[in-house]
Amino acid sequence: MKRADLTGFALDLGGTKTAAARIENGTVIERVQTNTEGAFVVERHLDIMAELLEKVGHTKAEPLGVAVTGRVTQEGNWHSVNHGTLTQIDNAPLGNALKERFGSGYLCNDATAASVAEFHFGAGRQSENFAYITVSTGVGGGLIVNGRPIQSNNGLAGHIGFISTPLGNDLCGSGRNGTVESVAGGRAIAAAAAKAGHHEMDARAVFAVAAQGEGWAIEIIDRSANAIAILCSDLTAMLGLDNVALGGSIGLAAGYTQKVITHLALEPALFHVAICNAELDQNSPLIGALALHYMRGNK
Ligand code: ADP
Ligand code: BMX
Repeated sequence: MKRADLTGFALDLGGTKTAAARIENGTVIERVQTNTEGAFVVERHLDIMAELLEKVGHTKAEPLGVAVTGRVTQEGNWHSVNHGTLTQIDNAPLGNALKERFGSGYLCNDATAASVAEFHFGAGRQSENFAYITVSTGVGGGLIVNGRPIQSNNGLAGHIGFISTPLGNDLCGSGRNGTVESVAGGRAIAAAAAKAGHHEMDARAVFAVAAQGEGWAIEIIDRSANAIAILCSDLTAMLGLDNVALGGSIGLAAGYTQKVITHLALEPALFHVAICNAELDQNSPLIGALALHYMRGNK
């Protein structure tokens, strides 16, 4: 698949924001976004998707890739895994609804889509075994092994945010205790700030005060980066990774990747792996979803 062959539209519904893009020859030429409402039912999300697609000039049956937070089953049914992020999404028939409403639409997990884009056109280009990790509202992953994305019928494969971490103590919205996501993701960072007495701060605000030297905020971000470093070593032990790319607004925030690299250096050398930022920046899920639309024959 050549990047220059990608022309069409894409949606990226994350836990915090929903974006739509018009893509020409593999480049995002127009992009709009709005906040994601975590309590919306699937029909309301579809209305928002339709509004955004209209803004970027989509008309029915044009090529469309759709990346969403949550797991997508082989039948195209959508479920949240962290029920605190999307409270109403459980077995929602989004795959069929996309085809009815927009005339086409390949549906997949957001991090899976991003991993495909980075593997073919970005930070994973030179790799065989590659992981894309998004540190965003939650922590998501797309794993490529021997050049192929790992996917499963239940859509759970790659959900590395729900692996447990030695740094975790809190109950995660998935029902598991002490997950990576419950330590490192944006919702976890905001919850840790509230626990430290700093209410009503989102992760972006915690990063802003950390940059001004606030010790409590620096500590919370450091713990997040440490959990991601341990996760990278675990994944390297499991998959023999060539390299890892970090994405999401936290993964791409200034200084974050360097903190992960610093923590990783404390692991034994065998479990080290090269870590960098996603090269397609915030557009990896959009470009990857459209690429999958073409690669999987508009299923
Ligand atoms: P989504 O999860 O919808 O894909 P993002 O990748 O933007 O969206 O991740 C959202 C999380 O990133 C939120 O917790 C938000 O507070 C945090 N965030 C947004 N911008 C920044 C920033 N510049 N620095 C650090 N954190 C950020
Ligand atoms: C969560 C999970 C993943 C997703 C990841 C990143 C839900 C709703 N989402 O681990 O499916 O890939 O977050 O998503 O269970 P984001 O919303 O942080 O971009």
